[in-house]
Amino acid sequence: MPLSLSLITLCLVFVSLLSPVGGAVERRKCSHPAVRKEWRSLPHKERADWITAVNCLAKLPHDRMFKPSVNPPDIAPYNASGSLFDGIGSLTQTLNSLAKILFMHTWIHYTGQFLPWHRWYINTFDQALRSRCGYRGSSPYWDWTKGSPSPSSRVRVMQYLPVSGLGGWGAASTQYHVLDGAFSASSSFRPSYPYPHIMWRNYTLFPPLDKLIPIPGFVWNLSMPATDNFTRPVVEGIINGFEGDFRNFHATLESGPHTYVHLCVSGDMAGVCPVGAPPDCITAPTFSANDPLFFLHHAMVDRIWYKWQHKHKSNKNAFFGGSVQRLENATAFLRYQTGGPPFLSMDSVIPTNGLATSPVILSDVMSTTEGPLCYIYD
Ligand SMILES: [Cu+2]
Repeated sequence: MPLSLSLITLCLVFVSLLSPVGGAVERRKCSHPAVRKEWRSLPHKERADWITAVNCLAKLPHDRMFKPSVNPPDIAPYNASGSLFDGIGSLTQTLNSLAKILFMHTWIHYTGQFLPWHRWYINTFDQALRSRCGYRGSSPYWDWTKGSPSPSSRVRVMQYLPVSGLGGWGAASTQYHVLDGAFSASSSFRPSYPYPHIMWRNYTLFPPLDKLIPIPGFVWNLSMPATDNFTRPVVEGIINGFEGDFRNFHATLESGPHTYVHLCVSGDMAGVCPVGAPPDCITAPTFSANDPLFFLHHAMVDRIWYKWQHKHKSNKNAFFGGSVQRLENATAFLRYQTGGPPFLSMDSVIPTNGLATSPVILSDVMSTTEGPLCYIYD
């Protein structure tokens, strides 16, 4: 094959691999949606296959389509020598950073982009595992409400098996490095943001929310165990409540279970700088996708939205959110928990930083079966 032709072919393949969600398209209903399943319900072989595919992505070179839209001063510079996994992870990093440097811009946390963007993002990651690394199994989610009533073991979705386990908690004596499971210190898995390091997790029952998400004047409840925020009654209350009220549904889900799971797992999942990090490392949720658990966690967040959308007719297409993060003080935060004006519409573009070949708009991801997406949850 001539070089130019093979390059074009490669480009087309690449484009199709990383653009599972295209621009505005006809809202056709997909006939054979994939079924996403809880991690622990997958056979060990399927778990091992998923982990193998993640490790495969971690070894592939950076996606050359990936173009950070900013080079913010508060995060590690874009590292083009990182892996494809890092490239997808750093998309979160880049977009999060917008919150700090470009006040009037599109952000993905505490704005209306939160649920739609993460739905697109998880699907993009899932499609990359399949197209680039041959994964054929079910896409997993992590049901935080499942399992032992003991807080530390309830969070412990991560079995310790070296091939099919996601690994457990780190310990203070070993800098909280994950020492078991498939992404442990003894594996070759090394996230490259904010600098190459061993993945770490630090089980934290009382996260310092006031320091991790500082909002002047806003009083966090620091005495409530993090795990109390993602129990079954809490999650069922969110799914069954807020009829037709997307704003309060989103605000409760994002600030509640979503945030507390990140901070309870801590370490990479919370974007906390590792022990021994260079002094220029700044703790922020800019590299939380380093931990593969992130994708199971956000699939669960997406599942809660999916279940809520199917609970009442008035929930299905409900949406309300702004494009500007408002964390400058408690008054602004409480008024605009899902983003301040300008408000988003179904035609608003989801920022993809080059990982989609055509613009993705909010209406593309409002349904997981009508439009470009094609999956359901069990
Ligand atoms: Cu998150």
